[in-house]
Amino acid sequence: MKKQKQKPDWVPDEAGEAFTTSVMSGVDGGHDGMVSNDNSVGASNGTKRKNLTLTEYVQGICDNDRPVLARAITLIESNARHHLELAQSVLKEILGDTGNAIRVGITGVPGAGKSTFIDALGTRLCQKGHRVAVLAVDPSSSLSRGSIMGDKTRMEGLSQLENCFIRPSPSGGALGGVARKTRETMLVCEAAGFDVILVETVGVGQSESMVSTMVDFFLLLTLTGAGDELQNIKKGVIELADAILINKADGDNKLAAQQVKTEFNQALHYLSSVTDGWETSAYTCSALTGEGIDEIWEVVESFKGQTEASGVFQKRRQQQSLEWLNEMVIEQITSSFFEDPQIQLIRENIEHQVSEGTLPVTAAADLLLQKFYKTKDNIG
Ligand SMILES: Nc1nc2c(ncn2[C@@H]2O[C@H](COP(=O)(O)OP(=O)(O)OP(=O)(O)O)[C@@H](O)[C@H]2O)c(=O)[nH]1
Ligand SMILES: [Mg+2]
Repeated sequence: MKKQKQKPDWVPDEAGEAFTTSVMSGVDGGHDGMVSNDNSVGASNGTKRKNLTLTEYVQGICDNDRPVLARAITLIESNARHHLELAQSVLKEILGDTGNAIRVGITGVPGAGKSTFIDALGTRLCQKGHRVAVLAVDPSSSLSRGSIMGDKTRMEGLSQLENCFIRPSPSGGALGGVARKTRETMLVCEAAGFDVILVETVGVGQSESMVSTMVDFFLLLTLTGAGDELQNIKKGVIELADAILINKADGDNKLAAQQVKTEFNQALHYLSSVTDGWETSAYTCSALTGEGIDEIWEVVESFKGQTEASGVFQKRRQQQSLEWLNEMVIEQITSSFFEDPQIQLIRENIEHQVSEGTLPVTAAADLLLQKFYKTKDNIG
């Protein structure tokens, strides 16, 4: 779909109601969708909004109309079946306009300075004319909204800028659901013209490895002054990183940060890089003073240039799409299996036999699957 005349961000949507989140500040509150029974995704104040048609969604996204963009993301985040279908139609329409951003994942332990770093980096990029979308993946956010609120306040500079859009983590559901929602949100942001996507993820559970499968460049933020840094980093995360950035290299910490950088570079020497033809290295920066921020972006740009020239960049994206496809198929088969009424009828009994040790696990799985296929055959 061709982009048409740009509509200013402050123009309310066609229903005429005030947008429920701070459009001017560029921070999208997210989860503004009180999901109603019809096709509309409602406002948080309980008032019913005018439904948007497929064309209105697509046009609004391509115009970078922020209220429509926010509503499209809320639609994507909805678990209701009819929202899912409409969201998929929207995605199908905009697909030709996606893929043009550089997607960067940023991980690190709580307090490493991820949000402060994104604020500093994003602000610089916006000043250079980039359009920056910040997404968050935080598996803990469904339990407590604390970190989301924290992120908002810690990205105060960035959130004031017109070229930026900040969206908190989708709440609730399994990590697989969060992954789908984040990936699709990323596509919507790209179609809206954002050319840099920064995904912040707190190093909890499987969230880091999940984010690493949806970005072009994966950045690990770490700290100094906390004892043995190398030992403190969760096993396996270093192997996912395209760069390691030792943050808070300021004041009394500066020297220690340089030393940690040397240690990391020595250790990295013995590890194979996650990206073909690219050597993962360690760098220092201070998100507070801004020192080292431009340099790390130069690293990202040089990574992009190098991997695009070698074809590794495109190959990674293709692989990511195929892995995503497989994940989706597995997820849908799994849920259709466990939600099948026939399976639910016999499952408890079979589980009982397995736990009592009277039926071997493989035979039990076979019984369940045979029942499932038979049900599907009857439906088909
Ligand atoms: N001295 C110094 N402090 C920093 C720097 N970057 C962040 N901080 C401080 O470290 C604290 C945590 O920063 P955040 O940016 O919220 O860290 P985070 O990694 O996003 O934390 P979570 O979102 O909770 O996982 C804040 O008090 C920041 O002001 C830095 O470069 N230097
Ligand atoms: Mg944060």
